Amino acid sequence: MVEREGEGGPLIVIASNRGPFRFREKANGTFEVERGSGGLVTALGALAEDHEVLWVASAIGEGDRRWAETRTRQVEKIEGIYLQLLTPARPAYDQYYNVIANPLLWFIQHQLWDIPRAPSITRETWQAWEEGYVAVNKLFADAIADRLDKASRPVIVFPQDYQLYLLPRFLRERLGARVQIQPFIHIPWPGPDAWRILPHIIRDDILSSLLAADRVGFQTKRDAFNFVQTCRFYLPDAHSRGSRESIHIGGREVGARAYPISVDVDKVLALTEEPQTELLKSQLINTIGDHQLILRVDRIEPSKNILRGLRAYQTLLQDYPEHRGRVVMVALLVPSRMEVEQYQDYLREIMAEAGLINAEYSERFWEPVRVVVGDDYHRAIAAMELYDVLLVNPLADGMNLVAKEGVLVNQRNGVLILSENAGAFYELGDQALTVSPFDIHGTVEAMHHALTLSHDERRQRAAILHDKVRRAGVKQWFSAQVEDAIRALQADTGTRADTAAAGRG
Ligand code: ADQ
Repeated sequence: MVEREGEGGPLIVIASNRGPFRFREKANGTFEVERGSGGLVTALGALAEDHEVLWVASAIGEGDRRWAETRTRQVEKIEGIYLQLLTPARPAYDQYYNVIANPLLWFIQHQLWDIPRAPSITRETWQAWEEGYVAVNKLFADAIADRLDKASRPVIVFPQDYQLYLLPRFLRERLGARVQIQPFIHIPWPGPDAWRILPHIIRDDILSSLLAADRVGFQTKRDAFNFVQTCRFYLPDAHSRGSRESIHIGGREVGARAYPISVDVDKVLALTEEPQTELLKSQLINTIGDHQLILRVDRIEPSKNILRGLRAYQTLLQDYPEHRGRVVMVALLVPSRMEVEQYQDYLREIMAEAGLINAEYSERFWEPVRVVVGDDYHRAIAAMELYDVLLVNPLADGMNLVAKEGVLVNQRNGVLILSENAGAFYELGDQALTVSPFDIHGTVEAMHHALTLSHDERRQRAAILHDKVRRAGVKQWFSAQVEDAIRALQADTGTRADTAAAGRG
């Protein structure tokens, strides 16, 4: 890696809060390694096959911390990836993660506030900003810069997501212009108004740090454009000069590009063949019987809009009684951020809503809705193979990989109902039935339409969606970013060579 500098292409550094592996210490002091789940890890898992990668992440659980503490060298190669885990002090990590990143930034970017009540920026928030968010971002920057200080080969750093907004600035301060820095933001970037909630010092720190990067990656053009608008609006020195995808500041041009993320196509398809998936699939077939299946697969997360989805289903049963006894809704839900009170409340409300629907409409041999709580990716894929309707109705979502996984593996010409506020809308909206996530009536109509669509139309739509996702998987997503960074590196080297030649001449 850094030791083999000078060889091959550029060194690629990924920085993310959550790393690609989880560690569990066994009784004999060795470690069990488990490949993590979740959008980001799934998305980046494929990349080490083609590139030399150093991945710097936080140690999350106790096993991770023990693993990091017991390394004699800080970096170790696992499944082709050089991994370094950082161990921020627990209080700092807590402030960075549980006070600033989630909920504050997550809530602002998904616009989830109940404004008269929340958020309140208190002294504790400011303290969490300084001692948590700033400190942990600095820790990441120092760890990366220490490792790259002496590297002469080209380096591209890809900071991931809203936990690491300050990394570009700190890295630039330590490493100067010789590294390409290209953050990718997985969640929506709302327009200028949403950012009013942050005190200007915090907001300007975030924006100017991102503008220390060479280009910033977003899920959609809409997010990129919103970023350009936000920078222009709040930073007096930032100008777009009529462009929707770049900002000029301090004599530099910073790109704002859309790189829509996708799934690891081969891996997801291979998963459908695994015996475990086949077994779960046959169990699900028994449960569903000959009912039509409306499926949703989500983290238990207010932005996923699970409650309105249930209310729409209840209204469907009420307004279109012909579906009673003929349809079932299955909600596969993974617990997420359960230490946060609002998330616990959200789960309670979901269970209560589902209970009410079953209480009102159940018949002797028919239960209208089943909520299955737990993290089982094989089961999620098995269920996606079987849906007649996949409901993806988030209030806001960077992309939503479930929509892509669903249309890739489904075997029943299922119909996708898709929120116009999911990033996936821009790629899949044409062949989906699209809804406003707030519009329960519209969602009911979309469900009824999906359940009654002709076989031919279902087949046509499903085939086009399947092909779209099949052709643009996660490898393309990542290589597009790497190619842009390499092109910029080459242009830089060219400029430096020209300048040197001009100097000699
Ligand atoms: P998430 O908000 O986690 O990701 P999503 O893109 O849908 O949302 O990815 C979730 C992943 O977890 C999918 O692979 C899905 O199959 C899996 N999953 C969800 N529920 C599950 C269940 N009940 N059981 C098993 N597996 C389940 C964030 C952003 C998204 C963005 C991704 C990637 O919020 O907008 O698409 O990162 O950038």
